[in-house]
Amino acid sequence: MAESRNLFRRVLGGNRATDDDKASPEPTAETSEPTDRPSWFKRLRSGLSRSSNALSENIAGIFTRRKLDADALQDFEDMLIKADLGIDTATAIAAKLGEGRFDKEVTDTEVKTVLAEEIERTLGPVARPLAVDATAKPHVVLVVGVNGTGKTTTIGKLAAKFAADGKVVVLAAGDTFRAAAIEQLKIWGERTGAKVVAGEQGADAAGLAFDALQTAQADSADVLLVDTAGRLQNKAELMEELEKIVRVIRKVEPSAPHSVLLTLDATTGQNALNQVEIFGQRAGVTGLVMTKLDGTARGGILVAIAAKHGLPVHFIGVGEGVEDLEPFAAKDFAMALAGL
Ligand SMILES: Nc1nc2c(ncn2[C@@H]2O[C@H](COP(=O)(O)OP(=O)(O)OP(=O)(O)O)[C@@H](O)[C@H]2O)c(=O)[nH]1
Ligand SMILES: [Mg+2]
Repeated sequence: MAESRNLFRRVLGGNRATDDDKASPEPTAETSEPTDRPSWFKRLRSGLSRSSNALSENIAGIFTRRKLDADALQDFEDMLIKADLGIDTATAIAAKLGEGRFDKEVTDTEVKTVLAEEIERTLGPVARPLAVDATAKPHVVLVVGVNGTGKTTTIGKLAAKFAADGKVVVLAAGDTFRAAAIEQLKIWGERTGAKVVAGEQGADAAGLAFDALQTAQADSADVLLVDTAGRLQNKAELMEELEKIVRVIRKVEPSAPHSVLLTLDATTGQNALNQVEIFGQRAGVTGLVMTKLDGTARGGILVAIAAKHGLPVHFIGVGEGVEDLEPFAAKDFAMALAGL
């Protein structure tokens, strides 16, 4: 337990694990990490390997033994669009690669370096940590998104991070739709020591959120994480229910919810753009969490979302484990995606 608490503390620092490794003090029983645990950057790179391998193969196919010309650049741009990076970004990256390199041979590493730099340039402004207002008591985080995108798991992972940071956390089982969802959150509560406010299956989700916020206030909790049922963004009545949850939370505390996180499943590709738009309009999304980057060759979608919407990306998930959620760092992501 001491080891895992220590890991979470490190993780909460928001730095890349490889940087931390360098700075870590003499290992002691308290601070030593299991040596077989891959650092976060290694996990990120292995998680993104399907995306980066696809890009690498294509880059090799386009540029090997060929001088850089308009056709090669067009192929490169088309390939980036297919990799979900978005048309504007793809055009900008191809233009950048072309600068000063016409009629010359380029190495794969050169192409990947330009790719990583341009991706980082796009992602830099959106890589912003989730700031918890310590005076809010509690800082209310509402987690919304399409079915199965990772809301409940993300709440569990976040609860673990906050608890490791010494924060008092309350979880609201606001997905009253499925009994299994309530159970799933209770398990995360047991794992992380967070109190879980849950009602009966079929109870009113907004009412549950109301009760949970009052409980969290009475407990002087630092953070309240509110789970919600999965919903498709094109189902009007379900989106209205989400608006009602927000309204009811505001009745208890006008400044809440302080954060509205939208979880996006990286494997869905382009539909994620529409999810950001609609959930943004209806639920006042303040930040994004992209999950399942480990299961897809479509990790480039995060670049398109950053370019189009500019919403903060707080965390990314590269696995189901509690340690597989990390603050989003633009440079690490860009390098891992470009395969550098
Ligand atoms: N590989 C991988 N799996 C993930 C990640 N995040 C979540 N999952 C898995 O995705 C599945 C769905 O996650 P949930 O957290 O239940 O998703 P949800 O949004 O709460 O789903 P609903 O409540 O049904 O809308 C679970 O099996 C999770 O373990 C991730 O980053 N990588
Ligand atoms: Mg859920």
